[in-house]
Amino acid sequence: MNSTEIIEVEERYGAHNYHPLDVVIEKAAGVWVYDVNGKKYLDCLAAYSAVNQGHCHPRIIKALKDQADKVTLTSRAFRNDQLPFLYKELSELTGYEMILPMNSGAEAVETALKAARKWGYKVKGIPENAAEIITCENNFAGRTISIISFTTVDQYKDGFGPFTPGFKIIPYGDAGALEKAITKNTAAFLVEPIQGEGGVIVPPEGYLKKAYEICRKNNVLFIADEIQSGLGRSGKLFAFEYDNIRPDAVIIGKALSGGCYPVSAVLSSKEVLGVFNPGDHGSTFGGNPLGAAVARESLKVLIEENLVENSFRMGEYFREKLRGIKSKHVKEIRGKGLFIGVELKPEANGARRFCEALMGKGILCKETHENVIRFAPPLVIKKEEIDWAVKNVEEVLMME
Ligand code: IF1
Repeated sequence: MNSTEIIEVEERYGAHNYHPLDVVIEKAAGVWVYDVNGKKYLDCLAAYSAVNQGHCHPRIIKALKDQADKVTLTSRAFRNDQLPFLYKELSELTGYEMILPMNSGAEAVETALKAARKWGYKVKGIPENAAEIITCENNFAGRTISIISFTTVDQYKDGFGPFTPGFKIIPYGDAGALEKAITKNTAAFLVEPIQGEGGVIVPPEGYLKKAYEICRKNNVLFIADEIQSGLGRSGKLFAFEYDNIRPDAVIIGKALSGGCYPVSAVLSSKEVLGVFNPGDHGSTFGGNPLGAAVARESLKVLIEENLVENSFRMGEYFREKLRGIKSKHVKEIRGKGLFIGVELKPEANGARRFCEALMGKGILCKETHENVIRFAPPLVIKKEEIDWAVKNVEEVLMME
């Protein structure tokens, strides 16, 4: 079947909760994906930073296959020989002493919200059911009803009410707004160190540090959602490192498994994650041995192949080359590491048409918030691949 026929099948049976580009991918390796007609594309989305290690990384695929031949799922009613070592290796890599494993990013965010509330009641002494959690405008933290309860994107909540109470929303990047929003019942501040879906928004210099200090002063948990910005994407292991802070909890997902299996986790302390007693929280697949084996190898690949450093260097190079393009459409080029956003002027009539033109040139990107083209390739990308990409990006950005 050709791609048109395959798309017809998808449109016939699938719910229309996405509007994907009409590229039908059959296989992938490294930074490249191949459609059913054999056409090759440079993947500049990396599945929203879930494929930082590159598509189908041989070491991660081997770990998946080897473990799949042994045991895939035990449930947490029993123990397995992979999860303890994922905990240990994550703790040694990040310095966090306690970990709670889940599957999707949203589940890890929900876990962090529950931990923050319970910590608020049991440790901080907030009156029961009065806990408040502060989040930022233009956040994206997942699609569950509690998480969309604090989204500022109307479409994400349209038709899904009633919503979960207990959330306050403040402008991103404004530490003063955080100070003003905190009350004696505030349990936590949840923030993306770089807002991904918000349009690759890098906060003002020192914002995270100021916000962190305000949280410290008010005994409020600082929780970093690093599901997209983490694990090398920003040119550091975690984007919060640019401000030299140590969040009370860090939420990770996506590239934790190299895009080979849903694995997410909350990294924190005994004081915070210790509020969970047996039976309080969990999930059927959370902490399963297959995901744990894949995540262990994915972390090893990230570190042993120096992908964080490559993200930093190649990100600097990519942004510098993009800044060399003199297109009348470009308003701003921003980002850190290989987390890059090219914001277009309103008169460019939106980023979608540029993404479609880039697809024609063999580059896959995704627009975000109408006017931003996100460039976030796997962290294994090489200089010559960036050179090739920029030549094609320039041709597209010079179009009318
Ligand atoms: C979709 C967006 C990106 C995330 C951050 C938590 C989650 C995500 C910072 C939840 C997930 C994904 C979800 C996916 C598309 C993608 C996305 F466009 F939706 F907003 F990346 F920007 N925190 N982001 O970025 O993790 O439950 O998805 O594993 O829903 O369309 P998840």
